[in-house]
Amino acid sequence: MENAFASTWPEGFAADVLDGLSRPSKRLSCRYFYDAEGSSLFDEITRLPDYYPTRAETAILEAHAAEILDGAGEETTLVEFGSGSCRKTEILLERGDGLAAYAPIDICAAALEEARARLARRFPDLRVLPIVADFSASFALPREIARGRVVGFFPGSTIGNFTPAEASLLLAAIRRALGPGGRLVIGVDLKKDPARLLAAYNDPRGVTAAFNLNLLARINRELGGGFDLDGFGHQAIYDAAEGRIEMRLVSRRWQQAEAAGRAFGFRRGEAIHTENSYKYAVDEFRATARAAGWSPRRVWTDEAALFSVHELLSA
Ligand code: AVJ
Repeated sequence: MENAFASTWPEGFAADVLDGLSRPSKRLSCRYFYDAEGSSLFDEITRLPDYYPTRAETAILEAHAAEILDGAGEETTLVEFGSGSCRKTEILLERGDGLAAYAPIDICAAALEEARARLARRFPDLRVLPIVADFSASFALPREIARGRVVGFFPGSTIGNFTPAEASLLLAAIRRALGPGGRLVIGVDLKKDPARLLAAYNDPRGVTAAFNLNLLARINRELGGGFDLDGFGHQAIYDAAEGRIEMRLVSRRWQQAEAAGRAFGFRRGEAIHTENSYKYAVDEFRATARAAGWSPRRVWTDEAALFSVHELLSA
């Protein structure tokens, strides 16, 4: 299943590309990374030796699944925000016997259907209630789910794509959607040695570069774009003051390229900003969650303190 940002809204994509490339500081949204090609490149990233987040989070979930779900009984629905490949959810579902239902939220109906079919085979007793929605917009849970107990699951450090202010707004919206007594289990990448961070976003095999460049390839495929992919290079830097990895595509020379019916010029060395990936110390994330009205409870980390899984409660 694809990232929750996944979408193929053609009008939205074209409008966002035109807007982003018309700015003095050019930018493209990371939500457009995840078409079929981009999702498969991201899958490849999660298996790279230097890309630690997926392995670290999986290890945390495997070590603590029972604890993480304790108290989640037969009235509980597990609601997932942006379900990735669903592999992490399966770790929880394996230990979460007695859950009333699993409700994955995704913007892509086809991905949801695929997940539903796969989970139906693996967990025949589990009710799966897919919800087609953009959880970064406003949304409400179906009545029958909201009535019972709800545990939200938001893995993968997707929250890191939002600025802390946006993250706080999104966490508040999730809190309202889960309702009183709601609980959220959320995966957040930790601050660490910048060299380690940089290695995770600059792999020697160039998979991350291909993932980044796929944005331009996608514009070529879907919006009749004329980007020469060899004319742009992948860049990932760590901005310690902001606490974020920034990815960019940097023009190797002066060039012009067409996108969505308009021509854009690029100076040599000019960058298109494509992604922020914020990193949080445990206490920083707890403060962000508090600002959104949550009460932070337990936190789990892996042995090397690379990644964190937080439990948040809604009073
Ligand atoms: C899916 C947003 C968590 O920020 O690490 C991986 C995406 N970008 N390599 C991340 C990503 C470059 C990833 N998230």
